[in-house]
Amino acid sequence: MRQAGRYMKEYRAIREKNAFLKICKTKELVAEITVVARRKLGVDAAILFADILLIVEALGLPLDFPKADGPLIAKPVRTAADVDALLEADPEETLGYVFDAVRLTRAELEKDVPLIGFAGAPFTIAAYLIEGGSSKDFEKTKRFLYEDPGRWEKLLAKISRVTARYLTGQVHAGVQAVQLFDSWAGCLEPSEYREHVMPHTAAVFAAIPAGVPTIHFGTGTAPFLESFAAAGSTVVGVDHRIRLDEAWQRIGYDRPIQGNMDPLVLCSSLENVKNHAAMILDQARGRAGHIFNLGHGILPDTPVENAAALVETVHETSRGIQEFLG
Ligand code: 1CP
Repeated sequence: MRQAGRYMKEYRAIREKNAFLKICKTKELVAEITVVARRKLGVDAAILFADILLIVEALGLPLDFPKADGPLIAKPVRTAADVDALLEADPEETLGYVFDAVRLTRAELEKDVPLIGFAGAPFTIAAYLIEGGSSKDFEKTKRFLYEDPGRWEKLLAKISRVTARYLTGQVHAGVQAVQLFDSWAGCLEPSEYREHVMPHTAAVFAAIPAGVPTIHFGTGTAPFLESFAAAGSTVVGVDHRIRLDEAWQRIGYDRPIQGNMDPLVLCSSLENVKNHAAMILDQARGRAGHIFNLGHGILPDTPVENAAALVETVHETSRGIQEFLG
């Protein structure tokens, strides 16, 4: 889930006193938010409290979160010269605070609970760099690709190299798995994704130390799910715009799958939450390799008790299925 923090009162209390980036750079706060959110929800793994945009500063650009829900990159990437000017510094120097936070969080988290590290996938990071913040239609991003494909390849290759080193650093600091978020890949036409995006994401996955499970998160990727899976992660994430059973059949049952409840369901009645969870688990058919998750980030006004009840329902139901299957 994205931003488990935002809807929790424990997070809000810390956030009232600290700027968002300050929290990300203070290992004690990161560890506290991560550990408390995991415990309150009862989920099987913890996701590090951080943001996919932290890498923006490592690339040499200014990053700010002026409003509650809007990142701002005041000097966006618009030209070939802007691409050349991006830094490729050692993540140990620019993002060492994340590695420190991983070490402390790992030490404070229950031993049997895996810690998931993460980064943005090259396309989603490129989109933020080019747009200068959030976008609905990604017009500038697409123009940037159409106008000069060579410049595009250079930008994505640069982001991929830094991201691979960043995630490897998180692994060395102690995370048990890494997740790449390609949150906005769904805006792409399938051949664009396959030719201009997938190879860069594949390069990141290929660079992760052997034996570390990787998760590929995306939304709106159903039209090109085969290409999305071909990027080579261990686990393929799918959102709620496709049935889980259909998605699993398309990627192959030998691949673990993550998904895929619509996060908005959590804002409805408990009965509806349980019905949706049952529907998804029914589609998974008790096969090994399903990580139950939301299709996208949890919404800020989600009742915490609904999220915790969902976790309980999923645990209960899947225990029942396992017992039935023997
Ligand atoms: O669950 C957690 O709280 C874990 C930490 C986490 C994660 C995994 C945060 C904290 N952000 C993320 C990932 C993230 N950030 C993604 C990928 C996942 C997804 O698609 O949902 C994306 C796209 C972002 C970018 C981002 N950062 C946004 C979205 C903007 C947009 O374009 O719609 C926002 C609002 C942020 C800030 C942010 N990140 C995290 C929190 C708690 C917040 C809110 C900051 C605040 O309190 O003001």
